[in-house]
Amino acid sequence: MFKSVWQAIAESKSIVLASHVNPDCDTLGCALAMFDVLRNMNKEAFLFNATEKLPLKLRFLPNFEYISSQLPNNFDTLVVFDCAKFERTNLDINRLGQKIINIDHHLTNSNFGDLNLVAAEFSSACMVVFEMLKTNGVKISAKAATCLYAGNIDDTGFFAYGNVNAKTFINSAELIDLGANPIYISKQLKQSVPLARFRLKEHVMQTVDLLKNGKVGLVIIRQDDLKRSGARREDTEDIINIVRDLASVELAIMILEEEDGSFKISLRSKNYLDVSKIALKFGGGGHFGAAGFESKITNTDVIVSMVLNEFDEGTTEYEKKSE
Ligand SMILES: [Mn+2]
Repeated sequence: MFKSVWQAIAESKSIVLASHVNPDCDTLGCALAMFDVLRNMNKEAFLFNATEKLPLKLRFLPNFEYISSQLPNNFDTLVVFDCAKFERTNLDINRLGQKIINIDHHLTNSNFGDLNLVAAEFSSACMVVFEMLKTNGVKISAKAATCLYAGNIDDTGFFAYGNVNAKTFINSAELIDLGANPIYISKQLKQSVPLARFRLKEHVMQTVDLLKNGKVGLVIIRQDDLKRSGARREDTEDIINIVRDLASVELAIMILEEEDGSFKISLRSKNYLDVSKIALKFGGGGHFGAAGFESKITNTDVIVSMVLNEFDEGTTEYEKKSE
């Protein structure tokens, strides 16, 4: 698959590189690295992301300024990165006649592409892209290496979770050799917190609810909370991790009210609970330890009890197995 997907991309004349809405460093890292690679091959490449306000924190990624919320009129191939479902691009698959290539590392990926390179054993989509480029002997510039290193280190929580293994470190070392600067990248990602995000953290720390004997941590962030702290939506990214960090917590739940009044539910687990299963059940997706779904149900009590039921089931199943 690493060969045939690359071949399909290399045979294309004009390629759109699409990342998911409310992008993280992994999805943009893939698209930006590929943009650099394809431009260096004198190919026509475009960067598409449907999000109006892109995360300021990621502006340091090379070629960030070329990301557009409009599709070009003519292109023959659409490559989608880090999306478990096609809908994550905010594009309508039925209105596209182009070839779709799906490159991802989500366990729950629906294989929506004409070609699917889905490898859940990789710690990030950026590592899947890196593997593909290496397998095919493609030249990787310092700019592309920066994007791939950044996406991977961010998706693994700085080598703390996901599918981190020896290969993750070996690949990261190779990217440093290719020109990625780990200190610079870490500073951009870690030491760039706006005050508003601090204020939002304060809200989360003060309002966190512990349920099920402390095994479940719950936070609800409403539009009012964002306004009061001055935080942007991107500031909610990863904030759930401080809830999972609590010693007793196995499952952290964050319910975020979106601008349109719908809800985004993020789930994080620590040891045994497969939250991708829960997210999948409610129409979302993700990884074993990190997943999410969207809900039109606006009663947060109902949402919480739905998730808690799944938590109970997963816990019982786990306890049975370990007896
Ligand atoms: Mn990812």
